[in-house]
Amino acid sequence: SIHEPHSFQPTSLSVDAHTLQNQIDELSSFSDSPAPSVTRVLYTEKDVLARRYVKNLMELAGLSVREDAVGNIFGRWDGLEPELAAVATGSHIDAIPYSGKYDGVVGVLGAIEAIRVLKRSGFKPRRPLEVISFTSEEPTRFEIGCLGSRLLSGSENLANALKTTTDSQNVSFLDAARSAGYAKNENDFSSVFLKNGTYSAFIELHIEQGPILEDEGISIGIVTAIAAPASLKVEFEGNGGHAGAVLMPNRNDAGLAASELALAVERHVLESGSIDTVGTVGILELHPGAINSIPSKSHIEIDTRDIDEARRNKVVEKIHQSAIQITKTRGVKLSEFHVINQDPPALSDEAVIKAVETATRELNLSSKFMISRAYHDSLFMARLFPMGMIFIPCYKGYSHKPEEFATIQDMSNGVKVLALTLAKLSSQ
Ligand code: HGY
Ligand code: MN
Ligand code: MN
Ligand code: MN
Repeated sequence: SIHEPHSFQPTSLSVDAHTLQNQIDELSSFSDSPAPSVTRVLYTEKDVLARRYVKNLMELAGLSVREDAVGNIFGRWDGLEPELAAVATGSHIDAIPYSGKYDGVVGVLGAIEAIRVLKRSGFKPRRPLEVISFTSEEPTRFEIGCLGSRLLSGSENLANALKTTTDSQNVSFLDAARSAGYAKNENDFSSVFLKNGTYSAFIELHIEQGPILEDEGISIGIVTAIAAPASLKVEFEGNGGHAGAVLMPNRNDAGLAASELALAVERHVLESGSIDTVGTVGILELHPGAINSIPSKSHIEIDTRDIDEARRNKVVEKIHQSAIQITKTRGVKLSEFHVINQDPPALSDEAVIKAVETATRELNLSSKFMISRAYHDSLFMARLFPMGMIFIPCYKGYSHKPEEFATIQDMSNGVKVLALTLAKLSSQ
């Protein structure tokens, strides 16, 4: 039975949305790129300032704060029965280069506000509630997405890889983590793994990063599944040489090999037969990068996703075949074909979906079931715990760019649905 105190009227929940907006604006000032863009990369000085800001807000909300070896930040509100498994919520505060100020942030600052909403309403949770700010959801610095949540979900090979991995400036993960005050006496990251049953449910509030809710005038998205992401790193090598002196028949241009592979990615995705298959070449670097020098090396990174894992894996396989084919037709060397990650999709938990749906109804908010084409920390939390996600509309679906925007009203709706869902899940 849900023994919420009698005074608990869903429609009485009041969100301090202006304070939330101010916090979002303040947090966005910790950035390595000029406003309105945000760039906040793992363990940089701006990331450390943002972490300090979030920890302070957690403490001001009466949460007890702790961090693990890689800097996942946990803010805990002990319930009436503190030994019970907590209900957790959270998202990320890192931001890819030149992106916006809402991706991830709404699910961290909004979650802290949801706790304050519940406290202001006099609600007392039976189960503890925890707000999590996950370390490095974005793949920016160490090339792997969801580093913090992937580790929390028990990824052995990530725990091992982190001992030796370095970033593009050859700074090791260990040194970077230590410069930010983490991984002190660690280099065994299995200490980060969460035990089964740590949480009774995990729920994430996030902007949709797509146009559907805004187009259809719907207030809340109830996520039923998260698409399966895969990322690849490919390098070609050729002889390079003088752009004027080497005649075309004598060339094995690594840059053209990469360009041909990029177009092959698009072709293999489009021939998958489904609109749900996507592929992107977001990084394409040529060496030496001089106008009059034939590229002797090319480095390309590929992101391909689908809600159907087998269909997505077929695209990865075809990309590999094309890379090999290109070495034959262009006489270049395939010096690297590395699958960085090839993750399965995640399904939301029925009971959590139900709790969100009931909350939207009690708050008289329109809602729609939908899949998430972007990945989130929820993709990994779903490996251990019943998961759910709450989407709010964002301007034209824009994300990963400075024009990213969510209205105060939509954020307030999202925080209310989160607060009510947390109340329900923590009373069960
Ligand atoms: O790429 C993604 O889906 C996420 O926003 N990092
Ligand atoms: Mn993102
Ligand atoms: Mn995000
Ligand atoms: Mn994401």
